[in-house]
Amino acid sequence: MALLPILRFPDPRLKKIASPVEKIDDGIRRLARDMAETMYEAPGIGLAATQVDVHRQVIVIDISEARDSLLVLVNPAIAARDGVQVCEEGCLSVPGIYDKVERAEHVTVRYLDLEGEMRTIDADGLLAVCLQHEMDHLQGKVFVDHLSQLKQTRIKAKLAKQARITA
Ligand code: K1U
Ligand code: ZN
Repeated sequence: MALLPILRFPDPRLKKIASPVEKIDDGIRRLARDMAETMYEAPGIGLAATQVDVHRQVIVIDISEARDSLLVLVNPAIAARDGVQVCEEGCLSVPGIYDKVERAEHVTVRYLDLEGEMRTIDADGLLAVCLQHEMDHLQGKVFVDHLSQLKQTRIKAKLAKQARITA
């Protein structure tokens, strides 16, 4: 297993659109294992392959308190959505920044598991938010893209200052 470096916003590689996985092989299974290890170590409740500079449609999620309920979703697609919720979000690629984002309250997501079986998950609350946040990453979108231009400018300035301090 390996810990993978996480890209930091506004790295342009976070804007890349991930390609669908055509064959679930040992390389994809290793990627999912390494992403899970990276997410648990961060710590985070989700991670998209885009964030570790791999532009394939793979996400990992674990919103459980015990950290024992790993979900690996390959080629996830939203089949249905309804309602609206506003939730405070963070992102491992945008450290130290949290803000409210409007998302669907309920989503139905179809995906492949690591055995290549088609599965469906019905989610609401934090799981629905996390699924939408990670699926946005696969489309090259970071949660700050949902915020106003003014907030985005302030966030970029804050992160640039943090980077100068830690350099
Ligand atoms: O995509 C990511 O960078 C992961 C991100 C997922 C997420 C958080 C909040 C709302 C939507 C999506 C994170 O995990 S940020 C860290 C975090 O929220 C957290 C970390 C440890 C324990 C509990 C939460
Ligand atoms: Zn994120």
